[in-house]
This record gives sequence, structure tokens and C-alpha cells, in this order.
Amino acid sequence: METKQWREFLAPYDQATKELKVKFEGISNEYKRLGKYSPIEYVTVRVKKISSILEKAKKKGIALAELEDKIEDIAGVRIMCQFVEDIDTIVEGVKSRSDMKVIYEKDYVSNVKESGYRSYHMIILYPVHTSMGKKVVQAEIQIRTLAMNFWATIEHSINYKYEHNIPDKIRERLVKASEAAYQLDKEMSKLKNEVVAAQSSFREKSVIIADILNNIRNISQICSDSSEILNIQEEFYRLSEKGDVESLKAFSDKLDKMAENYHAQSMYY
Ligand code: 0O2
Repeated sequence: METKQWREFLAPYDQATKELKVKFEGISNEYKRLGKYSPIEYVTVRVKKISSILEKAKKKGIALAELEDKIEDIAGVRIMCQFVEDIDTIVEGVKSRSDMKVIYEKDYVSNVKESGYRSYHMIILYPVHTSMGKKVVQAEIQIRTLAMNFWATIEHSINYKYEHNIPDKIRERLVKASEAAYQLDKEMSKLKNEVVAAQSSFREKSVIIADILNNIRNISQICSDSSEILNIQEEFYRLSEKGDVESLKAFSDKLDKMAENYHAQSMYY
């Protein structure tokens, strides 16, 4: 295929990965804006390199005309989460969506690969609308914890270095490291309630402070009484120094009512 043909072939995959990144990050941001714990820590995407597509096609005996059907991970999405349990939450979330269809799943979390690789894979069909019309593409969503991702990234680099012929000694150590990463995930799961509670209270406070600042900005744009604005600011400084969430929440509610009365409510994202 010529470069122009590759560009046309890969365009819908590029579009799909960009849209999927926005969608999954959107979910994560929404949780955070509401002061809630997000099962999605961060999201990365990539379109497989042409050389890797050709290499995989050669390895599996796939003809150029069959790439679209038989190579399912040309568009790749990777979702990282903090705890193993978050993987199930994300999987259920993906299954419940009407804008993508799950074709099949590979559970390498319960069925660890011989290499030590752990991750949950979902192959989906995803429709994109490009300048050339609607096209349904396959995409692979890999869902894994931060510890699983750490291991997979290191193993991938080592594999690259040894051109997929990792010496046995190093292979054994990688399998052990994978087990250690899994034990770490298990330990972290036991601490989940504590970690989530600490993160939630921090996030709740951040959301309240963001709401207060938003309302101060909205009110000061409408209210002509500068002494009232100064009083509001002073009260805010006093309360934020004290750091008591309940008082900040009460102050935020008071400002919200005030902004409502001034018809000054508006959202900044
Ligand atoms: P890249 O560079 O990430 O794109 P199979 O049918 O099992 O022979 P297939 O079709 O590649 O192989 O499916 P599989 O095993 O589910 O792997 C899909 C992707 O999962 C891989 O893509 C990797 O991203 C990741 N993966 C699978 N096994 C391993 C592993 O042992 N170590 C690491 N680090 N990643 C793994 P690609 O195309 O291999 O690579």
C-alpha cells in the first residue's frame, strides 16, 4: 500500500482513538467534578504503527485485504485504574454503552499469560463518521491497574531489547516480578476503603472551593457593591485558613443562593 492509501486506511482508527479518549476521560472528569472516586485513573490511546501492523500480519498469515477484519488492535485504548476491582466497574461500564459494541473479551487478569502479563482486553466495534462517511472499526480496550501497567511497560521494553527472545533467567525474573505486582495490587485492595475515603474528602473539599471561587467570580461581575465583594473574599480567606469542610460547605451554599438572587450563576469548566 502507498503512503496515501495507508493514510486513508488509518484515518478512521485515528478518529476512533481520539473520540474514545475524550469519552473515557470525560467519565473520569465527571466523577472528579462531583467529588467522587473515579475508577479511571488515566487513559492513553495509540494507532498501531504501520511496521507493527505488517509484522503482525506476516506472523499470523493475514493478507493486506484482511487487515481490517483480522487485526483487531489497530486502534488501541488503554485505561489505567488504581485497584483491581475498578477493572470490573470499567468493564461493566463499557458493556452498558450504546455507542460501542463489545465483540469479545480476554480476561488476562484471572488467566495470567505465561509471560506474567495481566490485563483485561475488550474488542469493540465503534462507528466513526469521517469525511468519507460512516465506518465501523474494531478497537481494543486494555484495562489494567497501575501495577499491571508498570510491569507490562517494563516487559515490553525488555522484549524489544531482546527482539522477543528474552533469556530464560530474565524471563523467570519477570514472572516473579509480575507475581509481586499482583500481590501489591491485592494489598492495595485491602486498603481501598481507606485510600478512597482520604481521596474523596480531599476531592470534596476541592470541589467546594472551586464552587466558591466560581460564585465569587460570578457575583463580582454583577454586584456593584464592592464592600460586599470584599466581605465575601475575607470570609472565604478566613474559612479556607480554618479548613473546616462543613463551614466551607455552608459558605458555598450561602454564595450559591446569593448568585441565584443576582441571576449570576454560570459554569466554568
Ligand atoms: P503492541 O505493541 O502493544 O501493539 P495472540 O492471538 O494471543 O497470539 P494477539 O492477537 O496479539 O495475540 O492478542 P493478545 O495476546 O491479546 O495481545 C494483544 C496486546 O496485548 C498486545 O499487542 C500487547 O499490547 C498486549 N500483550 C499481550 N501479551 C503481552 C505480554 O506478554 N507482554 C506485554 N507487555 N504486553 C502484552 P501487540 O500487538 O503484541 O503489541
